Amino acid sequence: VLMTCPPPDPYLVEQLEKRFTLFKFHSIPDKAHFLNSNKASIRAVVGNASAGADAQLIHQLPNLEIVSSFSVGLDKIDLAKCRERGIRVTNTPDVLTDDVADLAIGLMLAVLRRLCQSDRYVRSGQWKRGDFKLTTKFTGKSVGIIGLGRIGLAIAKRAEAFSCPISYHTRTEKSDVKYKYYPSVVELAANCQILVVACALTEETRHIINREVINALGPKGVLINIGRGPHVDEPELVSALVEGRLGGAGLDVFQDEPNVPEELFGLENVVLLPHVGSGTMETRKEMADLVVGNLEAHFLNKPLLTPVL
Ligand code: 8YV
Repeated sequence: VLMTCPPPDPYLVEQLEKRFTLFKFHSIPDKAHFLNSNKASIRAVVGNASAGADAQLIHQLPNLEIVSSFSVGLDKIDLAKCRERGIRVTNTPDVLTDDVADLAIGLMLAVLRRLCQSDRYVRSGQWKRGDFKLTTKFTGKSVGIIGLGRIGLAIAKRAEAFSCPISYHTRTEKSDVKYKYYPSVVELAANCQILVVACALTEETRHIINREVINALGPKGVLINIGRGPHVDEPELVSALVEGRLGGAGLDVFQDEPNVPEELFGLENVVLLPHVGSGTMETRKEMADLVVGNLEAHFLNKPLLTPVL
């Protein structure tokens, strides 16, 4: 098994090492030499949101049978190549939905109620010296969601409990939901106060948040991104926040993680998190069990637990 990402979780590594010969690609200095000597023996790849299996790697692994991703997102896997070669692909859906949706609501509250700023205010001793400025109410704000899959729906359900009117954008309207549908992202942004990115990253959704969408959301609007960094045209987002054309942002993901635009560091209307949507002990264990369970099922010729391909 070749792990292409930096080891994301000690439990996952331990479980893989119990069952397989695990190569940690990230810490191998001469990757080309390693691949030359070991390519024939590698039958599985384990990746995550930071590294998966791209066309070049797949091409170099003639006996690759399965890619088991420690993520629900599949954007780091060349699915077309896998399909072409008959390589199986699995991910970790469902088990992380609650955590990611919880975090989206947390970001909304953190940005509107200035939770992080307030914490800094107390810790720095400023409370003793002056007044804290009033913040913005969250209950009842209109929430627009891009992508109404498992995570989008879980966010909608939570936001409903805060009396937020919900609207959404997806490629095609859903017949089984009561939320208002907008066929255009710009229209959705113009008609909500908090816009959440909760769709998969594909060629179609790359930069779905562009200058026009940001301007439509406007100086009172808040952007929440728990999807992927490249969903957003990041330089456009940074300039809108710096110029006050956008009200605020809660971001768990960035274009070039772990690099975050430093222009954002001084802004109090922005909350920045290090891609921790699924980062609870409970969920990461369930994700690891799925990664390992899928590999075991594959090598025992049993049905995969969470197949994508
Ligand atoms: C993780 C994620 O950050 O599931 C996804 O798509 O982005 C995350 O759950 C990551 O893959 C864990 O290492």
